[in-house]
Amino acid sequence: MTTPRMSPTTVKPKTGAKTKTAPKTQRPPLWKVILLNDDFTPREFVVEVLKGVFRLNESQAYRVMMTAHQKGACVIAVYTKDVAETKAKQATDLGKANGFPLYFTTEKEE
Ligand code: TYC
Repeated sequence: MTTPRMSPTTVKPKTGAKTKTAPKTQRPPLWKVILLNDDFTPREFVVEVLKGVFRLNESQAYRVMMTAHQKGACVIAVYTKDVAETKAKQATDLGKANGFPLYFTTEKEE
């Protein structure tokens, strides 16, 4: 028996420092859903919509509602564009269906 031998190869030495390549994945941009104040929608109705559509608990919903009430607007949460637009429309439609001018809008997060 003879020992098998590798055929001779040329080994190329690596030159230069390793450079980091940019990651190939990018996070999707996020969109804010913003609650706007109005003078007509009852506070309790706003709280119920925030709990139902945005899954906020009672105290989170109350704080968001009061911030919009006192400052004019409040960011509720951030989502991908599609989810943000769908939730803003669902929530605005709930107000409309109950005769209230409750309004939710979206804005790209920079
Ligand atoms: N300002 C309303 C009122 O006094 C309550 C309210 C709060 C409405 C927040 C909308 O986004 C809102 N009844």
